[in-house]
Amino acid sequence: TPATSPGTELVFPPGFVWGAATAAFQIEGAAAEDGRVPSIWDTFCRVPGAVANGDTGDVACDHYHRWPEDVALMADLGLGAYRFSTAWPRICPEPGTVNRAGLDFYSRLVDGLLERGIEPWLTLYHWDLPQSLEDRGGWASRETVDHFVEYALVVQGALGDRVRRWTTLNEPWCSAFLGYAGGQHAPGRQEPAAAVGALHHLLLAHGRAVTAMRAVDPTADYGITLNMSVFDPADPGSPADVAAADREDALLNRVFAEPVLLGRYPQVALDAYASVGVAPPVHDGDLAEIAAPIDFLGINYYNGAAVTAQRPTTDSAMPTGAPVERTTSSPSVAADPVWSVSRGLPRTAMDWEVQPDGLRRVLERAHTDWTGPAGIPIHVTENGAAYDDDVAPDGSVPDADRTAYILEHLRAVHAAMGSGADVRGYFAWSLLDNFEWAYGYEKRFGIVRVDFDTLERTPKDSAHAFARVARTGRLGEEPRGGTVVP
Ligand code: PNW
Repeated sequence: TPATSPGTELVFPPGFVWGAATAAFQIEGAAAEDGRVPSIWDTFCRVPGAVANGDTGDVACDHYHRWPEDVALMADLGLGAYRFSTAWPRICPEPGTVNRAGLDFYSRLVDGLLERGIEPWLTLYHWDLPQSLEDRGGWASRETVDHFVEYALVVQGALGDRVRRWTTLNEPWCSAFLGYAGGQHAPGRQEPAAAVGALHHLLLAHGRAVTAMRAVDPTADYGITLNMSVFDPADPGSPADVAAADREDALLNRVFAEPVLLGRYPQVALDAYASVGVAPPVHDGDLAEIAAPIDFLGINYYNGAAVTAQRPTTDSAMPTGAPVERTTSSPSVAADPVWSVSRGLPRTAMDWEVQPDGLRRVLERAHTDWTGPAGIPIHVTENGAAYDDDVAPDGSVPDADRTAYILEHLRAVHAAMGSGADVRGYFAWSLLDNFEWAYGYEKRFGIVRVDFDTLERTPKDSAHAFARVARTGRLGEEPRGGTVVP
């Protein structure tokens, strides 16, 4: 249980993991180097109109070449952990093949981190499926499950002597539903049946990979990262709104957490899928495989939303975590639409509501409903915000909004821990401004600014504020606006 010292200073327990996160496709660049083959995102970036400004991952932050500088930056900030992902298309260009040069890159990176005392937290899949596997059906195909397990074992074989923290998948909701139903993400398909197939195959790939890797090394930690959100009924007195909020919760949170931690799909989600004539392609024994024991649950949290079953009269802002019906024309994986309504909360440049208390609720709920009973700790594997940053004449980046966002969410983490949630770490998203998927380089989530002309890195004020908390484990009373009292 975290301590609260006199005054309002919050104290995090010793050993709390402080880190920053990135993902391969968003930062590496070097898209055609050392034997890397195209991923679904390389293809998607070339679809006219798919990505803002026609941006691609060809260069990104050029982390593939500049990683020593990035590791040094993290060391300067005093971060204890770095969450990154390995690029499947660098490592297994084709099923059954291994690209040594691709593995060597991550081996150098891991060594560089360990030399600086930074613990590597490796995610195996952060959305960059090799295009050749998409051509065979992608995540909608059950074959992809075996290919993923094979890839996971290759990475473990090369790095398992040094990497102790393994995450199978990042946000499988995004992979399945943005990729195969909404089409906002690669591979840009709009097929509800494929999306629900992808959901199931991603979960099965997770469970099988955990079991296979644990058989090789029972001493390492294995987990999965899920994006979670809180949905409130716009009108708590309306049974239709209450049902809409419950459906959203089932379709974003429970449909991933329950199979992984409880070994079953939630009926509300299955009913929603059935309403459009689709169902997860479950074979006998799949749910037991999906529910393979894990050592930690990673939770990514950005925002909450108020939802309604009534179509709003005015065009409200885009639903944020809303996985199903959007106010846009994306196809649905449920017959009953759910709309999000504005509560007048402040918003980030993504138009996402800032709702720190939602993080407290997500963590407490995950602990109570899923991880606590099994004694599984939670890590906040992503939290952060996009804002349009200004660069001051002296070159500094006074990102008061992002600073406040991060510190307020750290308070929420601390509050959840105070109520008993077993949270062991927090990773800021993101270390660097980077390729923000369909938004290209327009949206900046970094605590470190990247000038995309020169590729120069500059820690923003938020990096300094976060570093201070990470170094001391203490969070003082900061007025909103982000001035940190040392
Ligand atoms: C996450 N939504 O993506 C990812 O893990 C990161 O790679 C990404 O950069 C970060 O959050 C910021 O977006 C999401 O539409 C993308 O609800 C979209 C959604 C949620 C998370």
